[in-house]
Amino acid sequence: MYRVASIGGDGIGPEILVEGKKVLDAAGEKYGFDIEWTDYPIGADRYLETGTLVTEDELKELSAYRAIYFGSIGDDRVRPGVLEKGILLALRFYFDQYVNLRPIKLLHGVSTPLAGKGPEDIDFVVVRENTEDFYVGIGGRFKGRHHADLQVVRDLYSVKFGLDAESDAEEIAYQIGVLSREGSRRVMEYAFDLAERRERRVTSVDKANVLSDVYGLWREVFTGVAAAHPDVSTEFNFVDAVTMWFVKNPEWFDVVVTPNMFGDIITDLGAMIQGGLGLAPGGNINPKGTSMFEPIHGSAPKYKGLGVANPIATIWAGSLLLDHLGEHEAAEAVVRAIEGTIRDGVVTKDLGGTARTSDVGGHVAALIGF
Ligand code: NAD
Ligand code: IPM
Ligand code: K
Ligand code: MN
Repeated sequence: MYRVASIGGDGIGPEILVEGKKVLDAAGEKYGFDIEWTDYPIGADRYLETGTLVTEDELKELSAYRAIYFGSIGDDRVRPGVLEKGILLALRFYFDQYVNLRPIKLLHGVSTPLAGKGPEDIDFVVVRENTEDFYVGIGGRFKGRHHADLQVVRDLYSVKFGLDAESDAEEIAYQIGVLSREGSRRVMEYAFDLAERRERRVTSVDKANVLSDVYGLWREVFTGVAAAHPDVSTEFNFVDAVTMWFVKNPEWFDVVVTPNMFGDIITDLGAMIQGGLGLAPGGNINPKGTSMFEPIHGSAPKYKGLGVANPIATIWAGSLLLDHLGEHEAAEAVVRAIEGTIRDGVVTKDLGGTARTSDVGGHVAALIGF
């Protein structure tokens, strides 16, 4: 028996998570395990009612789980950033889920916008660092340069606009990206271990030509980790160029490892080449702690409650969850059942079909193990 925590969250989150749980329960029935779900009412509704994001008690309780199944967070009634930082990033950081695993794989039967490319061309994994970079939350907004709490920022701007530094008309903001040797090393080790079980190629994506302090450190660490894995071939790509290569030559990639913010951006592009955000799963992994599995898309508020959202990304994230728990056969069966469902044409509007969210979940569940 596995105990798994579930957090539906906002927008389409709860609807798609129901389908994911349906499929994982079906997989358990077929492959001989039970999942005991405990749902946590974390999200915009509770925040608007009570002002609570995540409590200390909840964090402690959630630490007892190896896996959390997560929908999505984000709501138009709340100022952008409050829920995203106060819930989603709070969980990723609290549990030190330093690996954000995002497979980019074109399933059979799905069409990609990339002309001439098929499932054999689009099959790689982005390993996104998940706890550092511009996500560390250090920054500030200041009216009147002299109020800025960082001397270098004051110096930089003291001549730039020739305004009175005390004037409230002068307003600046900054946000700091922080990388550490250990934070970079551990996620790269994960990427190389993964590559050793795949095609033994790792691409580092950064912007060391400009942001040479942070990403210079990143490159130096990468070179060291690469030297310890001589059986894996490596390459550096700049992030701007990699967006072109993802589109032009996706078959080049096997494992891509990248700092947090670039990882966020290039995985939405990755999602699109694998057929859309409705198909892209992710895992926030701490190999020794509490991990969390979710679709990489957000709460798509315009679809909330309409029963039209595609649950496949979430169901596939459930497959990553099963894999994480060691249920490899069941995990593979879930992906096969997703492919079967697509083959049967039981797909939502984003994939050109007319099926409803629950039809898709039900169909995948029924196909498990066949
Ligand atoms: P989004 O991913 O929610 O949606 C972008 C668009 O993609 C949607 O409008 C829709 O057309 C499509 N889409 C996404 N998921 C889909 C699905 N399952 N089925 C069909 N179509 C789907 O991104 P956004 O609109 O930029 O953000 C909405 C909210 O979600 C914001 O509050 C944002 O902060 C939040 N967000 C949360 C997460 C997360 O929980 N991990 C991720 C990204 C964005
Ligand atoms: C994602 C999202 C999040 C991120 C936001 C909502 C904090 O875009 O999961 O990709 O930037 O990581
Ligand atoms: K999500
Ligand atoms: Mn994102």
